[in-house]
Amino acid sequence: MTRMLIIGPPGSGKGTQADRICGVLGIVAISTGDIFRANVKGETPLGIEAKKYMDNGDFVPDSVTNRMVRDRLAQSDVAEGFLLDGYPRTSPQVDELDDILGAAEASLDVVVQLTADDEELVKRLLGRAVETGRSDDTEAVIRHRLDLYREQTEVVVSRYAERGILAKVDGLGEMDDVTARIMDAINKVKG
Ligand code: B4P
Repeated sequence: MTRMLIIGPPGSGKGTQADRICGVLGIVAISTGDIFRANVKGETPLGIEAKKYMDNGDFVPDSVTNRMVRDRLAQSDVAEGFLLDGYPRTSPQVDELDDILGAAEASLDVVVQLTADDEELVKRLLGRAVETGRSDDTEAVIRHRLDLYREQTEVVVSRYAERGILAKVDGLGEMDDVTARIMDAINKVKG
C-alpha cells in the first residue's frame, strides 16, 4: 500500500503524472483541483464558492478545502492507498492532513516534489489554455499562481523534507521519462 503526495508549481505535471503513477501502483488519485472544477461545472454550493478564488488564481480558503479533503479521505476506496495531487498547499493544510491521517511521521510513505523552471511552466499552461480554455490559465493569473506557490507551498515542501520522506524529481523532458524518474524516487524513499 502506498500513501503519497505530489507537489509542484502549476504546470509542473502533477495531474499528468498522478494519473500515470496511480495506474502503476493501483491506488486512487485525489486531485483537489479536479474536485473543485467538477463542482464549478455542476454549479454546486462548493463550486460557486471555489470559483470566486480559482478564477483569480487564489487558493480556495483552507476551511473549505480541508473539509472537502477530510470527507474524501473518509471514503472506502482509499483503504488500499492514495495519491493526493495538489493538497496540501499551505502549512495549515499540512496540519489538517496530519490530523486526518493520525501520527504525522507514520502517515505518509513518500512526498514527490516536481520541479520545472518558470519559463517552461508558463509555456505549458498557455498551451493548455488553447486546448481546454481553463479560466485560470491566462498569463497574469499563471504568474500569480507561481507567486503563491513560492509564498505558501514551498514551506509545505520543507516540512516534508524535515521528515525525510521528500523525493525531489526533475519534471522537465518527456512525460514517460518523468514517470520513470518518479517511480525510481518512490522506490528509493520507500526502500
Ligand atoms: P490544480 O488543478 O492543482 O492546477 P495546477 O496547479 O495547474 O496543476 P495541474 O495538475 O492541473 O497541471 P499539470 O501540472 O499536471 O489547481 C487549480 C486551482 O484549484 C488552484 O489554483 C486553486 O485555486 C485551487 N486549489 C486546488 N487545490 C487547492 C488547495 N489544496 N488549496 C487551495 N486551493 C486549491 O499540467 C499542466 C500542463 O502541462 C498540461 O497541459 C500538461 O499536459 C502539460 N505537461 C505536463 N507534463 C509535461 C511534460 N513533461 N512536458 C510537456 N508538457 C507537460
